[in-house]
Amino acid sequence: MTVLHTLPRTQTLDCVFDTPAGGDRDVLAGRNVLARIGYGHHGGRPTLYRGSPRIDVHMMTAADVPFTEVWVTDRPVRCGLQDNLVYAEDGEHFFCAVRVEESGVYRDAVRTAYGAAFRLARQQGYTDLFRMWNLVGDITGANAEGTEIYQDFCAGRALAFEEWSEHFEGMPAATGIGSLGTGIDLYFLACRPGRTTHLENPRQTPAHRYPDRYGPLPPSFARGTHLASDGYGPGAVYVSGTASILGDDTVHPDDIERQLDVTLANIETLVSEQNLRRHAVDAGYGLAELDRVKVYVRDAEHLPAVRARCAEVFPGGADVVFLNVGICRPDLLVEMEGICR
Ligand code: 3EB
Repeated sequence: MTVLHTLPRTQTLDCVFDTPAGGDRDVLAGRNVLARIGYGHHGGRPTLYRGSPRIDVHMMTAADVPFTEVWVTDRPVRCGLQDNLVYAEDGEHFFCAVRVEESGVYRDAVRTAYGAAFRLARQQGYTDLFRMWNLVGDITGANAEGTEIYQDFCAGRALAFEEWSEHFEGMPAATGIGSLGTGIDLYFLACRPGRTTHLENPRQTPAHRYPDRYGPLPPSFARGTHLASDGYGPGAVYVSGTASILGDDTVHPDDIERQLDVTLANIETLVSEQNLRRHAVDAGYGLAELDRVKVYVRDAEHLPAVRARCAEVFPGGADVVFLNVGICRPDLLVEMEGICR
């Protein structure tokens, strides 16, 4: 007689924030690593480590405890490395990271980096992007031509999206944030066709329609992306970097508490049942369901206030990390992202 032992499979893709003290967390046990992103005290070129892509990003000041963002899957992983690009795929999900070295002007290098990554994703059949991160050194500084580096970056990214728009299903959730390093590190996740719905927020102008006072070519991202279940786990909403912006205006430029109010209200509206229903997604979340939260704080002096507010809003068990880095508009003091599941 044959006995079939069915392991409880709760989900096929998960994200964990692993700290040195935490060791290998339970959720990692017996699962495969799709990618590791080391948030620490130095950057580096993308590499392969124990059969998975790894990148290190300089996002931590001396006092901070580094952590590794680990993407895990139940499926077998295949990976590759070409120059400054690493990737992995599990048959359902695709991860890619590219490092753009420091440059006087970034536009063409960013366009080329995204172009190479999109080509690879498409070749392998992963045409639906669902989450991107862009970590930009000296984000509000000026490039060699006097253009703000974030705007220079946005122009290159917009050109790549334009070039590849017929092959990809819209613009996904993203983060564009400062790093303490040089150059630009970008990484993203994509999946097989048919699972993504990109979300906008009725309180905010879609970023790709920002007026040109914020830069010659607009930022290419949605406020969030819903990823439907792959048949095993639940769906999820990936919440983009969210700040104190109403319409296209920064509000409360000098007031951290009020920027926190607006940021949290923006996320609450984005993930609400009402907003998801507007996008034909049958789900809904509250702030207490946000996990894998990254909170970017421009000024170290605001960290205590931001930590205190996050302790009230997010449950004790949630992964919440604080990063003291630059934000893409000089008047933004705080930005937050996470995943609802
Ligand atoms: C904003 O709402 C704030 O350039 O990828 C948030 C999320 C922001 C993503 C990006 C920028 C990006 O415009 C900044």
